[in-house]
Amino acid sequence: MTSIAVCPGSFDPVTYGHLDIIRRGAKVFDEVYVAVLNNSSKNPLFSVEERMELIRKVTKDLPNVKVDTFQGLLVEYAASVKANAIIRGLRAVSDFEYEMQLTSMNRVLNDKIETFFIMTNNQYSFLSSSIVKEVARYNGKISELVPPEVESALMKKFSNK
Ligand code: COD
Repeated sequence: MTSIAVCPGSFDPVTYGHLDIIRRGAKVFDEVYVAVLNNSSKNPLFSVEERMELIRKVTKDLPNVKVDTFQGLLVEYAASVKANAIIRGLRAVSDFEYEMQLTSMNRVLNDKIETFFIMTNNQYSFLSSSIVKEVARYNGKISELVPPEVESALMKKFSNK
């Protein structure tokens, strides 16, 4: 049986923390769908298309990774691409409560899809898209936090260059 996993998120924008989880997931599962949530109620910095394009660029060396978008319930999207797993990253204890709630709810909705957690690399344990945006907004150094393509996209957004 082909193992297909969905790695869902906002990815606004993708960071080295996300990329680490995607890479490690792609070693374990046959196919990984990186799925960008299209949520009209949020106010993202990057459009869904921009976020997908950045993820495509930074995962181009991973042939079993596909980039996609979804709306509505994650488990419904996962079922639509025949995924049997969801991959989530865990950074700190503070992530745990939310992840447990999300996983439990998803299991109530569809108990055929398992959630797998990948523990963050220590190096990225503090890293989030919000922190990166905050630092970039004030022209701080982000080259160790995001790939070069994302760094230039952030620079453009904040017109630092
Ligand atoms: N190290 C390791 N992992 C990381 C790091 C890091 N530094 N940074 C982020 N991650 C992981 C996150 O833990 C997460 O697993 C993934 O990367 C994506 O992160 P984000 O922040 O971009 O995405 P989230 O957490 O905002 O995504 C939330 C979802 C889109 C998955 C969720 O809102 C959802 O499923 N929405 C659809 C509606 C639904 O079905 N809800 C659930 C039932 S109510």
